[in-house]
Amino acid sequence: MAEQTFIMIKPDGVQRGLVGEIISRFEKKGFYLKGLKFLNVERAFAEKHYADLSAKPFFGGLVEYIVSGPVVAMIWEGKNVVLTGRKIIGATNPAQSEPGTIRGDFAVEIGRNVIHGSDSVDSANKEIALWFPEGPANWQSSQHKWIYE
Ligand code: RTP
Repeated sequence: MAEQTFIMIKPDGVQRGLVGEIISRFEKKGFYLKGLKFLNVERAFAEKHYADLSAKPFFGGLVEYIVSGPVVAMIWEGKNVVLTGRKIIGATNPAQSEPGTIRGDFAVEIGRNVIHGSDSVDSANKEIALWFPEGPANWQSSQHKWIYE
């Protein structure tokens, strides 16, 4: 039950006023907010976050995009939150994202796809350690037993 994922609302999601809508979708699903930061990231930090993609032709543009304005960095917790979070977000390329997903509802282009979500438990743990070295907040919702058996 303690699975956690790292979710980031990218600069376009912030500038377009989608922060509340996105947080609301994760809350209403039944996941718990365990970390929340609104920050501008340095270029070196963005390069570290996306280090696995450093050989891709779009890497430079991706880093420019992530440093172009503040982002919302979050830890979300709950059963299967990594995989389910990816489903809530939708396919990487919004042209393929289903309606009802965040990218399906709010994005058009792959290079402006509003949100990031960890793609595995392993990368979630690495990304949480990078963005939240101090660790998650410690709280338990009183609604817990109404969502989780
Ligand atoms: P994310 O990490 O942001 O959740 O995205 P993802 O796993 O679904 O996709 P990934 O392949 O890891 O790509 C990371 C981000 O790079 C941008 N991208 N641009 N212009 C392009 O062809 C292209 N391809 C990928 C997207 O912003 C993507 O989310």
